[in-house]
Amino acid sequence: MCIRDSFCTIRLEPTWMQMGEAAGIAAVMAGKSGKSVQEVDIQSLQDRLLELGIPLEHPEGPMAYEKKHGKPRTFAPDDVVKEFFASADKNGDGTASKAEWDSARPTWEWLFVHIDKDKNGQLDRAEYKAFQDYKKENPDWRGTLESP
Ligand SMILES: [Ca+2]
Ligand SMILES: [Ca+2]
Repeated sequence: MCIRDSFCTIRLEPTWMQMGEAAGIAAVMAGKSGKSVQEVDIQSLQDRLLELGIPLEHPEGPMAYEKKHGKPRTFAPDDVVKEFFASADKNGDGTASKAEWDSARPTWEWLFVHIDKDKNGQLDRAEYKAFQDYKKENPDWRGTLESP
């Protein structure tokens, strides 16, 4: 995830509300212990946040994966493509239609036409893989694609 993606996520209300709540809880823990906020026990803070129902990561994030599988997640180069189609291809035809894309990647509707190189209204694995390669080679891919 790049900095821009991080800021896109942080600007969402649930995220910054939970960040504020986490900061407040950390401040209370620091106050009660007489320590600085930087010295708050991170495990105790995380445990308290989880008790309150505040997620510490995406449900399919690295901590959840490690808890479920007992080992850290590693990515082979084609895993990103596999994972995308596993979640996005709802009708199982091996491609992602515009509707499937929009459902899997809300707020990224505009990007579909850039990935669908043959303009057939379906994303196939080669197109999605080519897009992943393009992103790796072009750190400013978003700015470049969004420009008219
Ligand atoms: Ca499909
Ligand atoms: Ca296509």
